[in-house]
Amino acid sequence: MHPAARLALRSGLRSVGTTAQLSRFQPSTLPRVVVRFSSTGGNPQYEFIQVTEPRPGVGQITLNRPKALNALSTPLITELNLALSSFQSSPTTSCILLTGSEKAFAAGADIKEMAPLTFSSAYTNSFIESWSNLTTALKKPLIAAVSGHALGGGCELALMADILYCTKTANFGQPEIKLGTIPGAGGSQRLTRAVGKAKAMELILTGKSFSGEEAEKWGVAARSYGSYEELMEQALKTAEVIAGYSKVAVQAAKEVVNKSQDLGLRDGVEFERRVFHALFGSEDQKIGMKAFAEKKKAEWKHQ
Ligand code: CO8
Repeated sequence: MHPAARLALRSGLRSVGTTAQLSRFQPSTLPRVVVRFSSTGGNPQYEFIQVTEPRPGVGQITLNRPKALNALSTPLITELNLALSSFQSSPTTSCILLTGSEKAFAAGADIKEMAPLTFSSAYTNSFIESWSNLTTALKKPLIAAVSGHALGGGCELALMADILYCTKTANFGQPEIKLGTIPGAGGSQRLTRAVGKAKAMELILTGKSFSGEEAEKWGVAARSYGSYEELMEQALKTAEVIAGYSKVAVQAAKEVVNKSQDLGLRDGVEFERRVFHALFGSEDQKIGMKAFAEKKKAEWKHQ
């Protein structure tokens, strides 16, 4: 089996494999996912995403379903999970950038795919459960660069990133109420944590959009930019900065910040201290502090 497929299977991404394997795992109501691997065993050939390495240590995933404004279908999410899994296991990737096009980050879950689903098929096939692989299996930092529409599942996908950058004119929103449903990939939880209950209630109950400028003002986005080009340049720059640090320290930093979302303050501070203590066992802590004292650039060993 191709190593990327083996990895994906190990991390619970069961829908990647040969056509025969797929038909066993996938519910018949959902489209088939076929990810082809090159005959030389190289990178998989993706249909709905593009995968590049634009800067040293930086892996980029670009959602690429332009005709449907990057609507998030099961095959697209399967490819996204596979690409994330490959970057997670790649020794040369330290930080990942997730983006769409200038027009759309993603206009939501694929409404045409969801329309015929029944309760029993969604429930028994754990529809969209694999989306959360992104938040649980990925230990490397993920930056979302959002331009254009980030609606419904698209907004939720952006909210799963560790850092969110956007254009000032980006169009965020949770419009599911207009379709007779509700956010299903964490929107009601992550958006509420980001903007507070009053604003989240208003946004989710009315389905009203909010701009990238508002996203920055409300703390959903770390920064917003005047143009798409500036957004991409700054997102890559940030990714490169992060990729230049010790992988051990970066993973620990992501882990402790994420714990703040689950733990009370006292437990969170204790957890942080334990991880901080643990880093005295890393070579990179010695390298970093010695380099500071000698006024040299740290040459990380990532150990
Ligand atoms: N799903 C499927 N197709 C879509 C979607 C979508 N979410 N959004 C756009 N498209 C398609 C359109 O159908 C159209 O296709 P076609 O040319 O074949 O008719 C094409 O993309 C272009 O769209 P428009 O012509 O509508 O483009 P406009 O520029 O006029 O409008 C909008 C852009 C405002 C973004 C509009 O397309 C729109 O409102 N889209 C739907 C937005 C939405 O409601 N998103 C939420 C979906 S529900 C959801 O995400 C639930 C999440 C629950 C958990 C996750 C489950 C997986």
